[in-house]
Amino acid sequence: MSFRKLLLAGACLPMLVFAIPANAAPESTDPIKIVTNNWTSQVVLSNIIGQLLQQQGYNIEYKPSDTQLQFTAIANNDMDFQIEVWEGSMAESFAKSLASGAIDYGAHDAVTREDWWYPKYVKEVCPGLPDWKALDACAAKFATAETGAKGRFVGPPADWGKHYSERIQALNMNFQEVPVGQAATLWAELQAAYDRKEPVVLFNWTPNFIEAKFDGEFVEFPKYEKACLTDPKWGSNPDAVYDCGAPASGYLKKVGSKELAEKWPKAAEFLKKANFSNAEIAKAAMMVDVDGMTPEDAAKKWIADNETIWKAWVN
Ligand code: TMO
Repeated sequence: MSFRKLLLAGACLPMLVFAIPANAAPESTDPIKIVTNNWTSQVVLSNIIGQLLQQQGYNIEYKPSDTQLQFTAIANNDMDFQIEVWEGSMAESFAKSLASGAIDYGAHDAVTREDWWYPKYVKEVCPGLPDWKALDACAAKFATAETGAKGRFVGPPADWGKHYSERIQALNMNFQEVPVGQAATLWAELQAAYDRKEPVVLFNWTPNFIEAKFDGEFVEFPKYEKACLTDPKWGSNPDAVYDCGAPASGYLKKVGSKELAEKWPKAAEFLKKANFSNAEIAKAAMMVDVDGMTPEDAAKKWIADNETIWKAWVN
């Protein structure tokens, strides 16, 4: 072997040592418990990360959990991570969990918003939208048998932690929240109103599949500041918190247990790097809610289509 070749071989040696095959033995064969929640993109992303971890040799389990209670479970090391922590609905529970042992595994590129939303044609019946005062002036148009003289706001399932009844009270609005039990009911209410061009205002968020299917926009409430959630004196109502909208450019983060980092450090590094954009999250929801795929198959398809993205997360 020439000296030059020897040098080359020597230079390549570190790469050989550090190139870990995809099916290398995991640090621990105990299952990593991935928390699943009750909206579509979260379930698809959980499956993407779960399948990618399996490819790396890890055992995984999916654990459905309440959106607020999951934070206690993760802080207690009973569950290992949740892939979509939305600022608008989870900031308070997330902050509490970090204070009691959970770990912030970093933010996605995605910028999020969760708030009251209406299809565009509603603007014709309520001039002045998207301002919330214009919506409130128009409340009678949203009245139903259930809400009497008040307008109906089709609200999210209780565990999404939105405090909308409190907001309605704090802003002294002529609305009543009627919460749904599950996301599918939100879309059914929207579709039913949309087909008849009837006024409807409901909870929605972005990124979501809805924006690709329906033209609409968010109601603009008093601009969010942290103090709105904690300081009654903040905002138009001096005696109440929640007299503001949700963040219009919220974060999307990942939360995990301390045990994840201790027991499966390479998986923890992988989770820190995992990162989805608005377009990818909307697409994840669309594959299931529009195209009718299962979350498992949607995850498989995403992995097959986006090798360049996820390869960068795997070391
Ligand atoms: C937590 N969510 C995205 C359903 O608003």
